[in-house]
Amino acid sequence: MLERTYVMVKPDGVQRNLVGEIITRFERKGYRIAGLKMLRITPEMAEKHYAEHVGKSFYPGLVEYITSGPVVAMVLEGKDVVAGARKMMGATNPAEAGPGTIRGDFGLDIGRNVIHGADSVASAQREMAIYFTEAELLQYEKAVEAWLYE
Ligand code: DAT
Ligand code: MG
Repeated sequence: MLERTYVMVKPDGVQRNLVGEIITRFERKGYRIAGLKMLRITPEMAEKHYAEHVGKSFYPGLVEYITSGPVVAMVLEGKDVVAGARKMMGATNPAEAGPGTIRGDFGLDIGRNVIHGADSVASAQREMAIYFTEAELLQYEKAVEAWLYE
């Protein structure tokens, strides 16, 4: 099914010069970038984004980390992109993420796991609304799509 998902290179990914590498992986897979921006997450945005984790032991460290520097936020589109992008990211803990995945290839610590990706269509919609207005999400087609989709 054609879906949209929310993906974000976290502050460690930006600091470690992984932005291009990560975007390239999604582009080469065949996903279309519908929206893209760099921003610094405020504590208020972090609380919205990670509402499900408020009160957990790792929550204060998570907010400190995610607000510690710029992130690169994007909306990707494509067939089954929500699950597909999560697969490309790998397990939450880089120590358990397989080789070939973004977290498996570039991370060591669960608290520095390089990338975020929405875990469901509903989460994707909720998260996209935190970071993008509808006008910032572009609708267009690429000629290569005839070679990506049967
Ligand atoms: P994911 O980012 O794979 O969706 P999540 O939603 O369970 O994982 O958690 C959000 C982030 O919080 C995760 O990317 C890293 C951090 N985190 C999760 N569980 C943690 C833990 N047990 N210890 C430290 N950080 C944790
Ligand atoms: Mg999550």
